[in-house]
Amino acid sequence: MKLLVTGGCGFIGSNFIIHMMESYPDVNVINLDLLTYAGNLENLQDVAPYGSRHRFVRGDISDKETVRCLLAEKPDVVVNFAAESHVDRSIMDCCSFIHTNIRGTQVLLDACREYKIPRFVQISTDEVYGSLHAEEPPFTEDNQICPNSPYAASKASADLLVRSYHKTYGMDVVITRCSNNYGPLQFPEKLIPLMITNALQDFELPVYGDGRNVRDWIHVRDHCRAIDAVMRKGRPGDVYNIGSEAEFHNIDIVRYILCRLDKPESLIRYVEDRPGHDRRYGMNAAKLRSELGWTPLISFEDGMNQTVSWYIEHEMWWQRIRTGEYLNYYEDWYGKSLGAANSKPKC
Ligand code: NAD
Ligand code: TDX
Repeated sequence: MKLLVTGGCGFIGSNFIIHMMESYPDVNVINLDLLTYAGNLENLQDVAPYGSRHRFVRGDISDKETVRCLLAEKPDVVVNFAAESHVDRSIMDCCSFIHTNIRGTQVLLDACREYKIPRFVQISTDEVYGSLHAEEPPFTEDNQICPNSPYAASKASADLLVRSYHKTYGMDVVITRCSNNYGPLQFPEKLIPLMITNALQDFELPVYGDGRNVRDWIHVRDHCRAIDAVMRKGRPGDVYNIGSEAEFHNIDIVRYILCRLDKPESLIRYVEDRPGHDRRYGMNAAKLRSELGWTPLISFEDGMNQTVSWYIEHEMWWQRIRTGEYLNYYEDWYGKSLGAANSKPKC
């Protein structure tokens, strides 16, 4: 099987590529990633032993020529992880969110249609559903889309485009909507890695509002196994929710991290709330469980313990992000260890 994975140098994309390499000897991956601030080639060091089964191409999913050139190689599936993914950044300026999350998805869809790619998998998010009240049941695939942040609106727009290409052109597409991920290789701007790395340095931990917003957490490797299942067995045109029923208040996550690191709660600093801050997300993944037989394997407690240990053991990884040194990795290694096979596509 040959996959085109976009955004494979980010948090979930890199975990997905590692999962695919470890799980299947016959899968080859072309990884198209622009290497924005969120893309880090160092995330793929564990893929090195798999040699040419993983090929990195630096490029923009909105760049038609690059995309067409790669699709001319006829991958069996395109899995689109590439996105601007941070809500706070979308509130500051959402131009790049429109460019990548909407325009980029459209360019990929058009090219998949032209090259008759057998399947397109869109990696979406629970945020497209909006916010739940405390007493409401978790989101099912039948909930109405009601995004509240510019990020969520851009992801919802992409979902609707993907759906429309199925309805209009009969393309084989599937959409996954997952809850909040945590685990190794997550960029330390997101809640869990930010709190772990700040606490390790005795910096303040900024908690938005009253800290009582609820997120539903899933370990990134359980998410990757779910994507794998949907990619192989999902019904064309369908949406699959992904989640592992682990809802927690933000403040409890922060306290858990402080306790695990033996740091004082005096590091907590309540700060101004995020504008339009969704109060609660909760996912019902019954369809994925019953139709595709997926079930999460990592409990929240085990996953968090492993994640905290990972950040303790990989201080160099996140310090290089904090100092910006990770941005030089591509220039330092391009043409050396990555080799000519990892250069821009030639067509
Ligand atoms: P991330 O920000 O860590 O990684 C995004 C990757 O996309 C980066 O490597 C970046 O360089 C790349 N990229 C950005 N713009 C690009 C472009 N124009 N062309 C090519 N590559 C580009 O994001 P993530 O947390 O790994 O999320 C991956 C996907 O999963 C996103 O689509 C996101 O919406 C979705 N998602 C994330 C979560 C979560 O909790 N992180 C939950 C549900 C869904
Ligand atoms: O410093 C912080 N303080 C804080 O209280 C940060 C960064 C976050 N928060 C709160 C805001 C949210 O309620 O923690 C919660 C989680 O925040 P993020 O890590 O920014 O994630 P969220 O906004 O929930 O979105 C995430 O889940 C869905 C991902 O970033 C998205 O890409 C994904 O689609």
